[in-house]
Amino acid sequence: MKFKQSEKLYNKGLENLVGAVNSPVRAFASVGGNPLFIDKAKGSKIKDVDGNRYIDMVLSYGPMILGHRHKKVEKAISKALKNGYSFGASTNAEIKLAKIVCDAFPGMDKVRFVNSGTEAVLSAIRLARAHTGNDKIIKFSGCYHGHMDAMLVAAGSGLATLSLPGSKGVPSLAVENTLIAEYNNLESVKKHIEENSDIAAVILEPVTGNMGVVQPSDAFIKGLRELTKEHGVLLICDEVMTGFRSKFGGAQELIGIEADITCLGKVIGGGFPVGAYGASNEIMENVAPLGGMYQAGTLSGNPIAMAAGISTLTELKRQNPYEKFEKIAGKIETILLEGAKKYNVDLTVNKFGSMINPFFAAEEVKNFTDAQKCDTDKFAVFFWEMIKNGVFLPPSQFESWFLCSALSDKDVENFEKAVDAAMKMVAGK
Ligand code: KE4
Repeated sequence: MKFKQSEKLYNKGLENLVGAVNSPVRAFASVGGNPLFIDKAKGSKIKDVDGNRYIDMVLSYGPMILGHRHKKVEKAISKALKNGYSFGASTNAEIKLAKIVCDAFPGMDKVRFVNSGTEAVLSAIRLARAHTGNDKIIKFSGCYHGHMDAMLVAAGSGLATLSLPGSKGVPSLAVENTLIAEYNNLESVKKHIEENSDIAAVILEPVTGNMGVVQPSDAFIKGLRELTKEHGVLLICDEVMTGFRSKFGGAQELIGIEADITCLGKVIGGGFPVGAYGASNEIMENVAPLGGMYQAGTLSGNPIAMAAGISTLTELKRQNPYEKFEKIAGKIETILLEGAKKYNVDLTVNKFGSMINPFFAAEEVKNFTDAQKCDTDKFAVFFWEMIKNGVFLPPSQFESWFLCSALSDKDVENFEKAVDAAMKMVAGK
């Protein structure tokens, strides 16, 4: 495989783009080497600027759940384009997507569309503070909720990969109301609630994707919901990544809880910039223009993005691919574990719906401390060998892989061959 054109664009990109990327994880910092530049994609495949073709398990970090350029999404976008791109006024498309989203989440009466997951989270946190009159927020180490100041205290995902605890430029005042607890450790939450009377909310990824995939234990998640209810603390489920990935709706339903506020993104925009936050009427009526909590956006509810979201979710509901996702994730888990065993590589695999990833560690990964014990050097060797064998993975041990409904049996066969070559390389054979 040659990467000459990617290298050329990388060096050209360094001139006017920071690190030649518009999001840090794309810089391949934790796997070494230069980032790939992508030319085009279709279905389950993606092609880089050197013409190398890959099975895509990044899928834009989640949005492309139907695979790339689904014909029904493409038709809907083309139709919307003929009516205009953006009006700064309401359209019927926003009402349509709002209904699809609210109908998929019990307890969600109203939703507000924004332009990214970060914007959804920052708005949800402001909303929780407005509704409760309290300021403190509890988050979990290893969970990533976008790059708002108050959430960059011990984030997973990019920051974990770059091993930057918090971030430069975030003033200490901005994080003084953020408390950190440990995922799957209810006591760590109880402690904060006992010591602080002014907590507005707890925010979590109901199943994490940003320290890799980690599921909550039943005792933890049910206990968390009871504890927060008991103390009048709102529960914010950040489903930006998990939304519509394991069922047509939220992971919260599958793990048996109902959030007070839900954040969404990624899949609901079908590849276009859409985020959202939603809750009951009682909570959402705090939001301007009905209430005193201000939040706004020039391109919120953009008609092209709404068309992409409506057609993506409509097709997703028609396909109902969740059983297929479970089967493929099961096959991928077996392929990874058998490949690791064959070459005597320490590996554990976590999966949930259409989210899955291996950890180069011998022990189970149940929280961020466990995840940090992974051998990221081995991951880097694995990553590049998978690239050379035609599989495009997120360039970080701390990222979930994603499945799309366009994945074929042939793709899974080719994935298996790639894993054998990659595990052999990791084992230094
Ligand atoms: P965006 O602002 O990137 O749309 O969403 C932020 C966000 C919020 N909440 C969760 C649970 C998320 O996973 C994300 C963003 N996810 C990362 C992947 N780990 C996006 C990829 C990137 O940062 O380039």
